[in-house]
Amino acid sequence: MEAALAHEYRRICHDPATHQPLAYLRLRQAIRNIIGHRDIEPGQALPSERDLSQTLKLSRVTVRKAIAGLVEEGLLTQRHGAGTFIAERIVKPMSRLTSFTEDLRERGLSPRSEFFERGIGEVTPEESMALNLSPGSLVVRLHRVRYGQDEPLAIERSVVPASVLPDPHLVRDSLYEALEKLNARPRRALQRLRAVSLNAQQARLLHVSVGSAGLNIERRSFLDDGRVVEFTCSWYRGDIYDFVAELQTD
Ligand code: 16G
Repeated sequence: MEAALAHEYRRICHDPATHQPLAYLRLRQAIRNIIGHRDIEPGQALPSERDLSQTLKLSRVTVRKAIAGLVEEGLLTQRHGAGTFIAERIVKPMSRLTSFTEDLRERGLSPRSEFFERGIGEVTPEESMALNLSPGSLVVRLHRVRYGQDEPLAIERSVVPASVLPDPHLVRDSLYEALEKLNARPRRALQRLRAVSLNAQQARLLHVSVGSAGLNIERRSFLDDGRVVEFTCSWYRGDIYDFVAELQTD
């Protein structure tokens, strides 16, 4: 891996098309490329700062600067005392109607939520359209930051008819678990995905820099009888999540 990185770094230095005069930006690009070419796998450690500076004949300040930028972008993670690692991405299948809690547990990560809102109120015009509810109906609103192993991964705003979920405090860790207990777990959903740049508030909550890539996902879920059971708007971190779908010919 160290050899692949050294090779890529030298290639970039000698590539007239690169036009990059700054060594730390060349090194950053070289690390990005070897991650993209899978010369180094997610979870693997990057050689130490000292080893990199010796192999590449760069100052430690330059190496540190190159790494710091990639940590900020989320491509690398640093664990205190253990070193620098290639960040592991979370692969989320799009064809299964699962919950955040289930997705994380499946990967051996412990999910956690921080609630900003967990209340009940009268439906807004936009919510009434999304949930097929008449004006004046009551809805439960949840606004949460969702964590995996203490790292913020997504922000979610969910609205659920109070006729289905009468008390917002029935939701502890998982909305779907609460719905399951009420015999109202969604059976089908429609989802829309859009690429977005995270704004200042979202970036702060998700510990990324303003303008980082995010995925905005709207999900409307239905019960067997066709009633809409949730309208959730999520902002997932683009630097961590891969959404994959299996496609088949007719
Ligand atoms: C997922 C769903 C969201 C659902 C939540 C329930 C996507 C894009 N969104 O995040 O619609 O409300 O799971 O999770 O997958 P919970 O049961 O852990 O609260």
